[in-house]
Amino acid sequence: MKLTPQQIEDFHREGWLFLPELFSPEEVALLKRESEAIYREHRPEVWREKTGAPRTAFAAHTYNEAFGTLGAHPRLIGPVEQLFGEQVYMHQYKINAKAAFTGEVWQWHQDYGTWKRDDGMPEPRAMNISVFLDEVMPINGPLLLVPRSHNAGDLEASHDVETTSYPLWTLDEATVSRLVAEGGIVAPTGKPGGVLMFHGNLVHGSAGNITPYPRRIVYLTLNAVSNYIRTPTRPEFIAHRDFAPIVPVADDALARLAAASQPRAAAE
Ligand SMILES: O=C(O)CCC(=O)C(=O)O
Repeated sequence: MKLTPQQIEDFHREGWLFLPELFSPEEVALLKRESEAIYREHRPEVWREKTGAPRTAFAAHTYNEAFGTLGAHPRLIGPVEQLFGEQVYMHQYKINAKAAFTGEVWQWHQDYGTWKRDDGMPEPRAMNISVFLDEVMPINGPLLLVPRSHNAGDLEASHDVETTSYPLWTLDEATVSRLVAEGGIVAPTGKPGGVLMFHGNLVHGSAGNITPYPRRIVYLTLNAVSNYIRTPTRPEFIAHRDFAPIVPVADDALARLAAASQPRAAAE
């Protein structure tokens, strides 16, 4: 899949782009079922909120066929390769739960802040491209983005290891206030299957979810192959060391998998 010249221009200006319903209800239904099974597992890749609710499941593309297929999907790999002008590999992969009632905050941060400091990534030539598994609404903890903040470069940050179960290099209130005064805040919302991509330096965060509606989003962090990480400190399942370029699957690969693995009741 290729972005249009207008979409590329919008991305460079605003630092983010939303592509509504890029994946079908059948493709998303398979991923939702698989995510529920993964969250029930007790394995080091599944991190939990302080309440015990799932927060995120790392590296699911390495141990789950459906998420592996999504991790090489041309609808996700194509646009990012187009923007970077070279092949990409998977730096990180996670399924964030933002569980109903208990999903916690993600503090204000830039992704590249963590990739640089913790993983030794040379340049902000990696980005998150994410797939909504649930409907993302204004009320269930959507991502909050500060448009155009990617132009601020790599900002000073401090390592927050206390607010949530996941350590993050976070921004202070004065910095966020200054950037919001310039760019405002947007909260892209949409139906399951929507895809959101954003620049590695775009300032973002999300509030807790106190609603009965879960808000699962899968994030592929795709890094330009030439920008491979030099000094990783985090475990392999968080910051991958396989720098081989992703070979995309066929566009209908996930749909075929979904058709072949209908739940019994639906198939009959
Ligand atoms: O899923 C969320 O709400 C935030 C995730 C995030 O900011 C990140 O992975 O960098």
